[in-house]
Amino acid sequence: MSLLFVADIHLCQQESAITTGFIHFLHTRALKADALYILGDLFEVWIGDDDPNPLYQDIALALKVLNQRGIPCYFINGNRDFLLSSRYATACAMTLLPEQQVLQLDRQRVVILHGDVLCTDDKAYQSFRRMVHQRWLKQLFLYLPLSLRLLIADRIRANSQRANVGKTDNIMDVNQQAVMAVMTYTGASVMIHGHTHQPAIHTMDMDNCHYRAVLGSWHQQGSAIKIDAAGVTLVEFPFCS
Ligand code: LP5
Ligand code: MN
Repeated sequence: MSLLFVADIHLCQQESAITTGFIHFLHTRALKADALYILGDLFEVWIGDDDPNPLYQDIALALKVLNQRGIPCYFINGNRDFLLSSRYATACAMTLLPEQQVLQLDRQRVVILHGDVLCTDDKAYQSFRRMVHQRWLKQLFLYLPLSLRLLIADRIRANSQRANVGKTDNIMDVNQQAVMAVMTYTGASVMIHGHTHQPAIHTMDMDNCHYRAVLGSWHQQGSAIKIDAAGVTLVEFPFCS
């Protein structure tokens, strides 16, 4: 059994090397896995499944190949693509998962999530998140013309970038109590998440058999976590290898 996990690819039209690298990954490493889990922020920003951006068609076609080869692909929304929904997931032949999912494997329980909900010290972000996750607001936003949605998304991104300059690394990292609460509640011995862009496999303080595996972003290279007979491994690789 070999499971692959990725997050924070941040695909966008301006970054063609990342797109090429990710499609190459789908055609090579992912085809050797038994399943692929995408844990959010596949896209730099997502303003609705009706966006005709050709990049999204290319990625859907590439992801669909996995399904055609019998490799299931699962997706958890990130904070950038929390509006990605069933229409696009169907086009990619990937299964949408809830924001937190437990996988019962032979030897361990693994909890997977994007990771933004663990950043509880970032109060401004958590209240922003509560606001934009309201169902009525999401629906209202999706009724707006694409050009206006794009404008609003740009404004939010600019605000977010400005706000992040004033935040310490500590505030933007996960809160240990929030991590422990999820692991205790789910009974998982391994947690896999992205969002913080700080790839590592941490051994939890409580003992030596609980791990938190953090995925890296795809800004300069590919990053994935693999679970197979060898255990839980963080793999980083050049875009076209
Ligand atoms: O994304 P990243 O890593 O840079 O920063 C995140 C947090 N920021 C966000 C915002 C996203 O970057 C942008 C999402 C765009 C979604 C498009 C659809 C919009 C639909 C809205 C309606 C349903 O997630 C950042 C965290 C950081 O991670 C680390 O965890 O700190 O959080 C913030 O920056 C939040 C700020 O602290 C407050 C945000 C102010 C937003 C103000 C809104 C202005 C609205 C203008 C409208 C015209
Ligand atoms: Mn994120």
